Amino acid sequence: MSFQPTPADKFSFGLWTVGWQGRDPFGDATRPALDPVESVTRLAELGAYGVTFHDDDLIPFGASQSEREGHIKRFRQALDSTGIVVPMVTTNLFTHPVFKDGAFTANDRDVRRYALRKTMRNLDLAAELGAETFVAWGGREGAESGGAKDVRAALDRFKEAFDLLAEYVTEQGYGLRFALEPKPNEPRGDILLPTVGHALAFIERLERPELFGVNPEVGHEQMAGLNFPHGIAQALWSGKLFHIDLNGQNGIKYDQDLRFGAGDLRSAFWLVDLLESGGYEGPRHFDFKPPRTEDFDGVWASAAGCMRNYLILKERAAAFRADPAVQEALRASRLDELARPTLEPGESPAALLADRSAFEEFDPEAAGRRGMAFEALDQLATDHLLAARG
Ligand code: XLS
Ligand code: MN
Ligand code: MN
Repeated sequence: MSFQPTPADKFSFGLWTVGWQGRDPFGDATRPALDPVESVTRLAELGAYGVTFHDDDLIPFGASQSEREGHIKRFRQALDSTGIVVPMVTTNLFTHPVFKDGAFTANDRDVRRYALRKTMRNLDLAAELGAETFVAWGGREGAESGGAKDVRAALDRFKEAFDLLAEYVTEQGYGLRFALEPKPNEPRGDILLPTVGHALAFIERLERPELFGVNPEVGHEQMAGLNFPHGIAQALWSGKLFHIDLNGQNGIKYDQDLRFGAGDLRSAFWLVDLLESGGYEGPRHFDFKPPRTEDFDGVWASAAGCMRNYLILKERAAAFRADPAVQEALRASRLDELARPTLEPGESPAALLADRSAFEEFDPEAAGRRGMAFEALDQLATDHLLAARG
């Protein structure tokens, strides 16, 4: 196995990932700025198929119209010469001080109107570049103190913003869908729509829910102590996994954005197993930060590692599923029974009440003594993950 990525693997990277200069709350940049054209070229050489960006990653905030056009033109030329596509675009609504109290849910109405205009301009660019997904991460939509934000009013404003943006893309005939990206905290003390579950519930309150899905990020759910593959499974089950941010995280702490496969490797194994079998056909998008200890050789090694780890896990998950011992262990754990509806077709409450075997004759003591055989199954997964088998 070479684990050499090709465009068919649909690996994509944000310009802000390999381009991260290593600035953190305690330290200055450790790397110079990276030209987006260089990023596109290097990512293509490594085997990626797509790049994504925030408006300000490509066009510095405050650039004039002619400067803006120049940046877009150079970028387009790099796309054309490498064959790299832009599957997703997103808006920076968090870096400039104007967004310190949020964008779509800022207390200041003029800031909210400005945020909408910045986003609409970026929707035009996303459509122009052929993107299909528009990510919305509300990093500054939140608060540090209870009285500072009326959360119900803020959710009204959030809904108002997304309804307006959905109306705009519909009117313009853009083939774009929105993917909301949850995160529990950082940079705000607490962020609105903190988890996949919160976002899924919010989407159902919007005027055009069919245009909205989620863009869950591995580390963000793990920062909240949640099981990432479970959240992804629910998003898939809801038909809402529009995009995904793959990276690594070590438990409940600051957003580490490690390369994919670092952090919780066991969770990454189950995630790849699920993505490869669960009908997800979108980009495998890496939102990671090469640690600030690295020079550019380390940056590209880190990017290559994200893709290599995905392909290794894909191969390991396939070996796990193909192993007859695993199939037998899955039957012993009664996964086939879970897949079977609890009721007979058309069975009514009265029919269930009339079924004596379901209650009167059922022996809960005997059922309580049955083992589930999950440990043997999980050890087989460990064996496959560690390549100790097959
Ligand atoms: C930050 C987010 C951000 C989004 C896009 O934590 O992950 O990078 O993915 O704005
Ligand atoms: Mn992150
Ligand atoms: Mn992200």
